[in-house]
Amino acid sequence: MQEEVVKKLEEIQKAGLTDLEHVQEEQQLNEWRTCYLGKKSEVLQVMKEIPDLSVDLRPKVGMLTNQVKRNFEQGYEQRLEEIRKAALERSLQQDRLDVTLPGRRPEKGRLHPSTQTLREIANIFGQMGFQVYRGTDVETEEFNFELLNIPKYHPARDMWDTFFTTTPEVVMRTHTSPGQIHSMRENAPDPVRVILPGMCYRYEQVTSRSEFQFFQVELLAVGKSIDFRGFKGTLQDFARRMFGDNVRIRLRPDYFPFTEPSAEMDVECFICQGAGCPVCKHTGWLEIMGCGMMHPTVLMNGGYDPREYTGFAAGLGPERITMLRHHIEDIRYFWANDVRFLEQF
Ligand code: FA5
Repeated sequence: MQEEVVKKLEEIQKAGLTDLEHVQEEQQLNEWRTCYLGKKSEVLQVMKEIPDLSVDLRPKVGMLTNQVKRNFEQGYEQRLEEIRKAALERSLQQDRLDVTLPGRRPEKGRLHPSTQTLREIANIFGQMGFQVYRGTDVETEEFNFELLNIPKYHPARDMWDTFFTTTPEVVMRTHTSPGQIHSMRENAPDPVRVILPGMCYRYEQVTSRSEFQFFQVELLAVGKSIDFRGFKGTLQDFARRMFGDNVRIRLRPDYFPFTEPSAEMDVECFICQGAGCPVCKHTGWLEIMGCGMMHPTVLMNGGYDPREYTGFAAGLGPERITMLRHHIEDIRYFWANDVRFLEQF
């Protein structure tokens, strides 16, 4: 009887340890443990049968069974350690660090080209004593048009193709000029000298020069001694600081309902110095803003008496200026979010 049990236990041990040698992964090892040490394992089966054995056999078989169980437990621990060590070595091998390699440059974020130009414009006018005033992206029709001397149904509204919102009378601002009225009303009757940067929206055909959303910077000065000479001098000074000391400007007559007289300002082409090139379409001049002396009606709508006060205003397009400075041939690059374009600035 004793021999039989001993033989059975030896066979169990031999089978278990041989199987263990073939185990390669942790999951396999767990299965092995369930098989050889679990509730239904043969060792436990033998243990359960011990009480049925004769009294003198019980301690010997008990000792032997415990020995097999301990060997299995030790074998399990040892194999587990080996498997984990091998896995670690494999992963170290794969992720091996070559300390002699040159470091990788961290990716740096940068400012959008329009933001860079906006900041430059703000800096230049800031140095001249202009403050930055912020408006909102939506405006009422009254502020976007009527108070700027563009009555309802007036043909001049065709100059600004408008996005209307679902709220009656509320539009996406088509230009930053409504900010003229807001800032005048906040300051009247004190003098005003502000710039108003902001995003504008127009229901326009998108082309290489026109987007349906773009930045503008409004320039506004109101006071008692503002005249055309000072206005032209301010623009000339801005152009010098922005494009270089020798740049020349010219004002061409134009029409805006909120300024009288109105003009388009051109700068001498800084690429060909006026000689003519593809960027300036061989004219020698680049158009950069609309401007003019403030219309008396607009001054009045802002809370100033036009018999006492005068003012000038202008609207610049930072994208167009950026395009000219960097020879960018298509405005659609600005909002296409292509990092290959953006990381050049
Ligand atoms: C205006 O919007 C006037 N409010 C400007 C103004 C202000 C005149 C104060 C007089 C006094 P205009 O539509 O020309 O004008 O736009 C001004 C500038 O915005 C243009 O010179 C151009 O640089 C830019 N701009 C206009 N439309 C677009 C567009 N679709 N895409 C990109 N830039 C544009």
